[in-house]
Amino acid sequence: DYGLERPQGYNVSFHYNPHVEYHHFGSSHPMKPWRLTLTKQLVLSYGLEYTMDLYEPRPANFNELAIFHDREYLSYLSEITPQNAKPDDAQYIAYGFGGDSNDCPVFDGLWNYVSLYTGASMSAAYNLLNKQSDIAINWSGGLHHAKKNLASGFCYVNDIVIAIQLLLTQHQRVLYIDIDVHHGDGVEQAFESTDRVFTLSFHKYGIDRHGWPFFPGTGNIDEIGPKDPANRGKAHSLNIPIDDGIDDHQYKSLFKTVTSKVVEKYNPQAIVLQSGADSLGGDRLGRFNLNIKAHGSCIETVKSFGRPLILIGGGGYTPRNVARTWCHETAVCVGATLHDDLPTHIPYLQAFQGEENGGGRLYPDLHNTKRHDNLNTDPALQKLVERAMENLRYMEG
Ligand code: ZL4
Ligand code: CA
Ligand code: ZN
Repeated sequence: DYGLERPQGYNVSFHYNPHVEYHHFGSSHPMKPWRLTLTKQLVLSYGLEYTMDLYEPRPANFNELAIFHDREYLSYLSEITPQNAKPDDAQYIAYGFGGDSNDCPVFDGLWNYVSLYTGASMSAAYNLLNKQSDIAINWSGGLHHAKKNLASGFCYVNDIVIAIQLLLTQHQRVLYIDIDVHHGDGVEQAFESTDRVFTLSFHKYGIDRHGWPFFPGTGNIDEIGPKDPANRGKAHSLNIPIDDGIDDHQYKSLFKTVTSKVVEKYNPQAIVLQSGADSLGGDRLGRFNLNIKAHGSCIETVKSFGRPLILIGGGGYTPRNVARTWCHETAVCVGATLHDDLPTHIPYLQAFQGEENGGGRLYPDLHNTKRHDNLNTDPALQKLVERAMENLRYMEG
């Protein structure tokens, strides 16, 4: 008995193939698939596996990845290895592996890695389509920057686009929501010419003091999709650009106000939520100042809309806090309340111990790791909400 209380009766499924953990982008690369090991260990230590259906999905195959990606790109991706890679090769550069960017390295097992996380997102989508679950979770997915023939920002295959494509076989309108600190540009671009998918991303937007834009440099408030009125995708994207250091109260209110309005106006038949954990305070790449429960409140808000939901991972570069957040959000989905004291019988407990690592607690105060002053004033956020509401008026029906 773990003392889990579950007042709400949602059917939740958890889609995870453990082989994904064993891939390495390179020793100092910020993307660390072993954060998924930590996440799974926390989920198990709280006994959450007894509250959900667990699936170990097969990897996606070439034809499934070709639902979105170009076959030539996929052939290249399936064949490239650290041994045969030629960094001067025109294709290598054209497909996003080259330049001075080490964002998308070629590592051992790359094809296996992309097939595993995409297989899990597909499995989640099929579970919603079969009505096996109300909420389907894949923490290994959420690679929102990948384009149909381009690797970008740690993302090689866009599992989100493929999962949404599957949902579109049965659902007329799918809403995509993205709370990763980066703009969900790949998903937005993939569906820019259709009104059957509405994309909504909250992200850091702006130029730093050296003149560099925060990656990927897109997603300002005026970017609402194609300008051509004949294009069905017109006004079916909404971007919420945010400055450094936004706090819990501001983010929760911004998220709830904007998202509720989008759901009311668009009335989606299914929702896909990318829950990148790099929007937390103290993230290695992020700039926001959110605590775990504030991040999780976004999942609660979306759950309350009562639509079939896929919940996927994404960024998150301080692994112990990624694991805490996604464990908490798994609990939110099943309707469980977790103790702040971490169970003592867990592997890797030391990753969470010591005052600088969160003191053995599930909900340490991440404001203590504050590195970014809050540059968001309440009046500026109020203005942003007004602009967002204005953008929504351009959407028909
Ligand atoms: C690293 O230390 O802003 C990659 C990337 C590799 C190892 C050693 C190589 C050192 C930070 C980032 C050179 C690294 C040069 N290593 C990286 C414009 C950039 C060109 C590449 O959460 N350099 C590019 C991508 C972003 C840029 C963010 C977020 C994904 C997601 C969904 C993707 N790219 C500048 C950076 C390091 C590295 C250290 C890095 N890359 C930080 N931000 C970026 O939205 C999963
Ligand atoms: Ca985002
Ligand atoms: Zn990110």
